[in-house]
Amino acid sequence: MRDPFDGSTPPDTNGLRLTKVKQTAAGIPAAVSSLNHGIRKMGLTKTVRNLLMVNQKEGFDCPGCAWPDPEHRTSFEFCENGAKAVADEAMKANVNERFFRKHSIQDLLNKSDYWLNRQGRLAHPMIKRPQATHYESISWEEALDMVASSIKSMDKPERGVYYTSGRTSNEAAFLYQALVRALGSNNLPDCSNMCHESSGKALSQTIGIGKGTVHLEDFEQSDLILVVGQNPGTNHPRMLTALRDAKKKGARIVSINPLPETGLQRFKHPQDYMSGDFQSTQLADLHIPVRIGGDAALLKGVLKLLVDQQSFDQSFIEHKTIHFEQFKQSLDEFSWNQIEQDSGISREIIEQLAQLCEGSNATIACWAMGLTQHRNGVAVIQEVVNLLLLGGHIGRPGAGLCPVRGHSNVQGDRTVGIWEAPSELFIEKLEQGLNFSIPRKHGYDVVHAIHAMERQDVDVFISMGGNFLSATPDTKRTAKALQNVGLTVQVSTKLNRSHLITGETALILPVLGRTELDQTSSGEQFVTVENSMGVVHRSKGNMKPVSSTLLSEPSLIARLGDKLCPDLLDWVSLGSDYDSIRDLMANSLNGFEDYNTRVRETNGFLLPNPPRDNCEFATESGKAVFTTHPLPNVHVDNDHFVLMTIRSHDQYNTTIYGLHDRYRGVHGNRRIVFMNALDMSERGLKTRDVVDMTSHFNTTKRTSLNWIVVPYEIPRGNLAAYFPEANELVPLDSTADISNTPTSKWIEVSISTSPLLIAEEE
Ligand SMILES: Nc1nc2c(c(=O)[nH]1)N[C@H]1C(S)=C(S)[C@@H](COP(=O)(O)OP(=O)(O)OC[C@H]3O[C@@H](n4cnc5c(=O)[nH]c(N)nc54)[C@H](O)[C@@H]3O)O[C@H]1N2
Ligand SMILES: Nc1nc2c(c(=O)[nH]1)N[C@H]1C(S)=C(S)[C@@H](COP(=O)(O)OP(=O)(O)OC[C@H]3O[C@@H](n4cnc5c(=O)[nH]c(N)nc54)[C@H](O)[C@@H]3O)O[C@H]1N2
Ligand SMILES: [Mo]
Repeated sequence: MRDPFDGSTPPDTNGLRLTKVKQTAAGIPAAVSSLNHGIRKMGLTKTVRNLLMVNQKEGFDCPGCAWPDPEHRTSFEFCENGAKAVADEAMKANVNERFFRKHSIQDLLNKSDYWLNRQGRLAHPMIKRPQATHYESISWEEALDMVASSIKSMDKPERGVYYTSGRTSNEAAFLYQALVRALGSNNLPDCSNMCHESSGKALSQTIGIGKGTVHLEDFEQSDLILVVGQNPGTNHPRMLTALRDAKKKGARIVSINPLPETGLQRFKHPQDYMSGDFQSTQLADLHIPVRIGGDAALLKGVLKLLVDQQSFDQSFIEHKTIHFEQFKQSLDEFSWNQIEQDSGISREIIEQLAQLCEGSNATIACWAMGLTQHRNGVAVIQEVVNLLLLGGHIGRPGAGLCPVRGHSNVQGDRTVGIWEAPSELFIEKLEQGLNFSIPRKHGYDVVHAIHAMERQDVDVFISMGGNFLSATPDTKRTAKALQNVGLTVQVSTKLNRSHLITGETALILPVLGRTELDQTSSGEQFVTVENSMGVVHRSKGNMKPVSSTLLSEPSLIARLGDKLCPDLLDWVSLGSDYDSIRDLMANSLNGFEDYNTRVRETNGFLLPNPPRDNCEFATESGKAVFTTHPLPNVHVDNDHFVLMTIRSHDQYNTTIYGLHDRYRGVHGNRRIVFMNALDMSERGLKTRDVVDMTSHFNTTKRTSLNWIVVPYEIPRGNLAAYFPEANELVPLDSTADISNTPTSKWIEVSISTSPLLIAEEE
């Protein structure tokens, strides 16, 4: 029997419907799907009004993803999943006092994530007192007093942990990190730790900045675009428009992915129908179905070929890079046998890829979680860097590195200080602006925060957005850890499992979302965000807040600051007039001079990016660095599989919008595991058989029950299942070297036929 307090999603194997895998992304079905989501969740008028405001210059930044907006947009750039994110936020505030009286916590734990999200927006601050079975309502004043007094009574500042998810605006994030640092710690774990941390680390070490080096405009000037370990059709739909336009201008596109993701095959822009254009565009010229974790081997193969053929930019290498000779020599260590075996890709195909690279004067490499969430996440991204350095593809129009960020402001949050390991340079500037001293000792990242909770070293945990329990690995272990905390505080918009598995006392503090009007005593406020390509711009909600009780994130933090350290900053002004937060940011952050003026420019402004702007590298040597890495060990026990955890088309991280993974043809159930048909027949498994999965890490095992097998075009020996349901299989200590990111795309598992099924058959 499942213990609901273990945090896992209740397994349910009903309702699965399978349809054909889609060959074309977007098109009319995408338009219909988003209108359906919109109208069902917010009604027709609100749908039209809201969708017209997404990513407009005077509107709000789409809460969907961090892909930038084109400068010359039509009425609105249509995005199915952006529309879903907006509709989801615009739901009625039905999760109110009455809702919590009706539903005990135990009752809610037995519901699915889909059900929890469908109940609507959070309406009122709520408290779960020690041993209580239900949440009850509490006033803002009392709730914030409770948070302040719990923080004040901690023995040491390290006993407080302050998480951030990536929707938080620059203003809220800046104020939040200032408060946490004023309290004396750098305990600022964030969703980045589980996301692009590997990219940040890999890029800082090699090109001197932890960000990408391309503009949106570069896509149209590119000869070759590599899309590695990323599913843009679902997760960055607006990127498909950029790919289509690049394609029309002659770019070649290569997709490197264990799955033939629909968006990378054919794309039909829904807006084109309006102009009578019914043709879809084939995007990828070459799809390389690499085995999970096989990218490093594949890239070594390409690098070897390019170096052997002397196909590199000698002048760039000489003037702009170091360590080329070591790098070149190291390539001899890798045999073609190993490269082909580990990548699962034949030499012929690798040669095709090398040829495309050779023929390109401007190459862009895009990647996302398929590279970052691996043990060798940092190293494999550095192989991508090697590839671009070899051809001199940095600081040149149409070329560059493009880690495609996830959450809409995750990059901005890091820029303004949400970081457990700030650099000395950053701290010095921050001290100048804030005028108080900042602790130097690095704080906890996500995994270390869970360890600290396990050791009972955490008294207060605050979560600025997000769903810590479900987003982090090892759900059962994390659930236990969270239950060791004295007070857990969730600053949220929607109900999720982190409201149900909590510390001894728990608070839910409901806030305004991106789409809503933020009116303070100083008038209507706007906030700012930074997209995936370093453009900082305004975002202003226009919808009436769904409940009059909600606070904005900046004003909530300011009220807390005023209770905790009233003398350090003028919290009252900061909380009501965001221009004063931006003035403080201008004095405290490099590159933010004149912030209030510059963000008021129509398209915002670009943060400095030395590699892109001037081909300059702020590394120790002042040059970009070639790196050499061994290949990762990709062997697993004979009867074991490698499992990756991925997103469906109808979810936003842990928020489940619906039960359709339309492109992959899976409907009505999320508890499925994709498997190669040959692997299935070898094990005597049929479509819809139910299996249990056990993950193996060092000497530990974790089992997750009742997964429905679905045959799919996936390399042999590989499996895929949806996150967050599969998180209970991800071992907490299985993390990437250097970045400490959980290896959510590399989980060694065995499968066994579910006892349930056997019982049914008997
Ligand atoms: N609609 C929607 N949009 C989102 C999100 C969402 O949940 N829903 N989440 C947002 C966030 S926070 C993020 S970080 C991004 C995530 O965006 P993605 O990184 O695209 O998301 P994942 O579903 O994790 O997909 C990873 C892709 O990597 C592939 N992959 C897995 N392992 C490997 C490997 O070893 N090698 C290679 N080459 N490929 C591999 C998978 O097949 C899959 O296509 O999307 C953002 N946008
Ligand atoms: N196994 C596995 N695990 C993963 C991943 C994976 O691919 N596989 N991906 C990882 C990645 S890339 C990421 S980024 C993390 C995501 O981790 P998180 O960012 O922690 O999770 P989300 O699901 O995005 O958070 C959703 C919650 O945020 C709240 N929310 C939404 N909008 C707002 C807002 O405007 N303000 C506030 N205060 N709250 C808001 C809502 O209450 C909602 O329930 O998960 C990681 N976990
Ligand atoms: Mo992410």
